[in-house]
Amino acid sequence: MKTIVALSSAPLNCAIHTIKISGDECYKIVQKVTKEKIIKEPYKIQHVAIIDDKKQMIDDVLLLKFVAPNSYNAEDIIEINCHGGLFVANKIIELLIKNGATYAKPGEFTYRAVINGKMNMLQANAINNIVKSKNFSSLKIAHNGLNKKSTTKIKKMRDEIFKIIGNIEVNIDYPEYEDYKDLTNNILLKKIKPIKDTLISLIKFSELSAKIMDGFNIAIIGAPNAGKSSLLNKILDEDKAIVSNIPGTTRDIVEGQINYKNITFKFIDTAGIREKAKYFEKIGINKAIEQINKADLILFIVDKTKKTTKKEKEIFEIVKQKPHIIIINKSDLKNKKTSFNGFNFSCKFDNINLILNKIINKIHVQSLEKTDFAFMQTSNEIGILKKNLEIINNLAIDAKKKKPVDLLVESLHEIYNNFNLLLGENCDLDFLEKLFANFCVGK
Ligand SMILES: Nc1nc2c(ncn2[C@@H]2O[C@H](COP(=O)(O)OP(=O)(O)OP(=O)(O)O)[C@@H](O)[C@H]2O)c(=O)[nH]1
Ligand SMILES: [Mg+2]
Repeated sequence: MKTIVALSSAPLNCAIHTIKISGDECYKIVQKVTKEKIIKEPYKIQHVAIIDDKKQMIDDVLLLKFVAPNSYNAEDIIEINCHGGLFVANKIIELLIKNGATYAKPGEFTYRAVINGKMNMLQANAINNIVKSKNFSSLKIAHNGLNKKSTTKIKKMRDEIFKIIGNIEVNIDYPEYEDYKDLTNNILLKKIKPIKDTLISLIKFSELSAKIMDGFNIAIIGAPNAGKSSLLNKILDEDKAIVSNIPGTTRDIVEGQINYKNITFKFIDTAGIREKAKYFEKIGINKAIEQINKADLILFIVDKTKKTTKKEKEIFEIVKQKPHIIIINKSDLKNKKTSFNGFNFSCKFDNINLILNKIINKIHVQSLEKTDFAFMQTSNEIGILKKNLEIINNLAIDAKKKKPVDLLVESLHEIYNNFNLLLGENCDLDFLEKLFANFCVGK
């Protein structure tokens, strides 16, 4: 495999840059750009001068050395700490490439860690999420991914599927082999039930943790003049959206992000929804309805002093299909005319934390923060879990219909391969050989 190099720090002018070079030739290549003798020794720091082919001094640097297999990805690695000018860092990288290194693709150092068996895909994704963490909760979740809990859960399900396949294939190929009883539809159903349950809970917690990683989208929806923009401004603690007593002030989407109790929330203020709207306002209303579909949670804002309109009721029919909180705004005013009931609030006088805490309770994140659940961290992984749940559900339907189990093996293989995909393990090569070894049939 080629020796790769990349800038590991951000491409800016800063105090210090870190350049990473990894692969068999790494010590040889670094030797070519300095006069000092590069000693191959693990976890040691060496101070050298980087010099180009015209003997021009580029920079005075520190090398942090790792020796295979005791490094991040089991290859020889040198981290070069140079001065933080981007020009300097780029010059050193150019020089290393001239002397045999290749510029790394995104994630290539970690990719090598996976194929060299230093970590599996789940752990690699967790590392990626540590880098991308926006708040303490998402960092905690990402660290959780590094422990073996998720890996153990996936491996356990995969091995169970493996045993089921083995049993069925032995029944087909070696009917005389009595150690393996026929795996009937009923036994199959019993065996896949715990896998299905594990998948359901994994998907649930994975979706919640993915939200904590990415942030929750909260749409503020309601009739014109209800106080949506006032609420957004109060949440953000700035005058972001225009507030006025003229209905139809907000025409477009206004967004703002906050971190509250270590969770990232993106709030989206929208145009007030009403029947009689023209041109731009109409476009704004369509955008608001779009946001209802996209949001993780909806704050449905109602003006306490206004009679409920047909349109408000109509919109609430859509809103109520999603997680939502009804906020009866302007509760500082006396006359209640709205027919909605909900959380009484005044944008003018109440503390915004009342609303933020209500949101936190609604999304049940506390449970996830406190416990070290197993869960997947990326939408790709969650997609694979969902795919496996779908196949298992169909399998259960077929088994109940008494479809012969040998016709169900293909679906079981698909589930098995998907679990391997999650772990980044290739299953095709020695699959059959492993299967027979496991069952000791050749004896
Ligand atoms: N008394 C009182 N007035 C409020 C409260 N919240 C908002 N208002 C007033 O209600 C009017 C409308 O507020 P906005 O925040 O612009 O309402 P909106 O829902 O964004 O309206 P559109 O953008 O037109 O859809 C403004 O005059 C606000 O000052 C409240 O809690 N109490
Ligand atoms: Mg507004």
